[in-house]
Amino acid sequence: MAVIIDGKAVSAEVKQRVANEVAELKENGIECGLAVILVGDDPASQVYVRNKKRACEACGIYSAEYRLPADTKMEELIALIDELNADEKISGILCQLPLPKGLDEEAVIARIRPDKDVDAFNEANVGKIMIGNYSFLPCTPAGVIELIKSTGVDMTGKNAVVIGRSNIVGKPMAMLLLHNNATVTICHSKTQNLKEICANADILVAAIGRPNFVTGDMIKPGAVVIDVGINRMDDGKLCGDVNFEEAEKIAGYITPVPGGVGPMTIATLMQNTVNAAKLQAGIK
Ligand code: L34
Repeated sequence: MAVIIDGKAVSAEVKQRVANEVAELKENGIECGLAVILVGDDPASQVYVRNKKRACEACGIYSAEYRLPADTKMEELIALIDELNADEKISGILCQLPLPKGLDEEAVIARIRPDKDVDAFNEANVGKIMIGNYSFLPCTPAGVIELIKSTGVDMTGKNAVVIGRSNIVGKPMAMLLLHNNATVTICHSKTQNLKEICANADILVAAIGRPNFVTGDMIKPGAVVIDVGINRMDDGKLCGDVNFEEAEKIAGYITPVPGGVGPMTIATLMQNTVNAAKLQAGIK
């Protein structure tokens, strides 16, 4: 049976480190602040935004929440971002995705000042990640790396397979695994021989968005299996992209859903907010 990777415990450690750093900065007159914008009333987004606010409170980071109606106009959203870009109390700005139909996500992301872009979604920050010299880690992929490190399994030279090629998870995930010396394969909906490729992975990261997509026969015995998926089922329960019951019999390590990657996304966001405050204060 696989060892279950405790995302809550690892995220608590990260948040404790962040809280210490926040306190230290405060002594030097530097305050950290995060602005979170939520447009519309997507129930999942509401949960995630609430968890982000709680994490800010736990870390001593000032948090400002902006809830806008689903019919918000692009100009209004841009005006709010411009205001936050100029606000000295705000170190980091995050606009929760997905946005309601009719709003241009790319334009919104591009409008956030790069040194306040704590998601690391805008072009300048994506480019820096590619090069390997960055101020902000992409939140979910960086959280996954921390979880892999927590197992003690060395990534160097290992076969790492990422399923999914989104700009938010799959692509930056592959890049961070590469920075950690893994041999990386990115799979997606057009991939041939997906099962065989996955079954050869020492490290398997599932970010597809389909419940129970990864079955037991796709897992190499002893592999590290990281489940990024959070699918809401009709009964209200959360379900990952990995069939947990099958996978835990074969994998060496596995993350649960919930309590795996989700809390780590938030912990990295806290770290990025501190990094942003330092960047703006000219410390780093
Ligand atoms: N701009 N949009 C922006 N930045 C992000 O980093 C995100 N993401 C993803 C969705 N949209 C975003 C998040 O915040 C996913 N995500 C996220 C954040 C927190 C959690 C899950 C996803 C989380 O707290 N998960 C809990 C369970 C929460 C529940 O009960 O639904 C967990 O234990 O996995």
